[in-house]
Amino acid sequence: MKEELLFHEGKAKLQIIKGDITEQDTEAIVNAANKKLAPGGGVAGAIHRAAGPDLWEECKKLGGCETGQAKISGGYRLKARYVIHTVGPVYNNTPQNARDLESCYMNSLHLAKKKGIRSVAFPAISTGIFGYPLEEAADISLRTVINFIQDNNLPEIVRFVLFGEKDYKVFTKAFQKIISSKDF
Ligand code: AR6
Repeated sequence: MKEELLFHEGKAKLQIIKGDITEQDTEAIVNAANKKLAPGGGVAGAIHRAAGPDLWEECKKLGGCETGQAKISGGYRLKARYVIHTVGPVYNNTPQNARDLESCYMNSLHLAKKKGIRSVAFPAISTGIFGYPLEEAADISLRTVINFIQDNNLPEIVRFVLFGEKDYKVFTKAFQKIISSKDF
């Protein structure tokens, strides 16, 4: 059975699942990109492989992306119609890291809303090659999304897709802690 955790806020839903971001059927998926929006490793490599070479052709024309910002492209061979590319901070244990990570989620969600996108799936941005500690990243990422869906009508579904059992557990635990403390 698919593991999944749900949170409802009005019409909006936050889902946490274990899975592969490239297989999501949400209208948009988010790429943990680099500043050139080039294929690279990790999530970015997997998304570019699944979408096919046309994605990189479009990305070349988007003019890159700064840390914390977001750009949008088509999804090509993916199930998702759009890819939102956001560049997470390279972790160096400074307060700016948290602000940048929050901006990634905020700017991606604002872009989705502007495009009228109803559902979007996120990986755990910055927690792979960029080295952000998972517990800290989970807390920031979840709080940012919870706050956004309380104040906005779109997207209606925000899904976190965690790649492994350990990451899924860290996210669900962080989520339960935030909800039970009612501090969001
Ligand atoms: N589906 C869901 N999550 C995944 C998948 C997948 N298919 N593959 C990996 N993860 P990373 P970053 C998880 O390194 O830290 C790239 O080269 C992974 O376990 O992809 O933001 C870019 O070009 C981890 O928890 O992104 C950049 O240069 C999380 O996704 C740089 O890496 C993010 O891992 C970005 O680094």
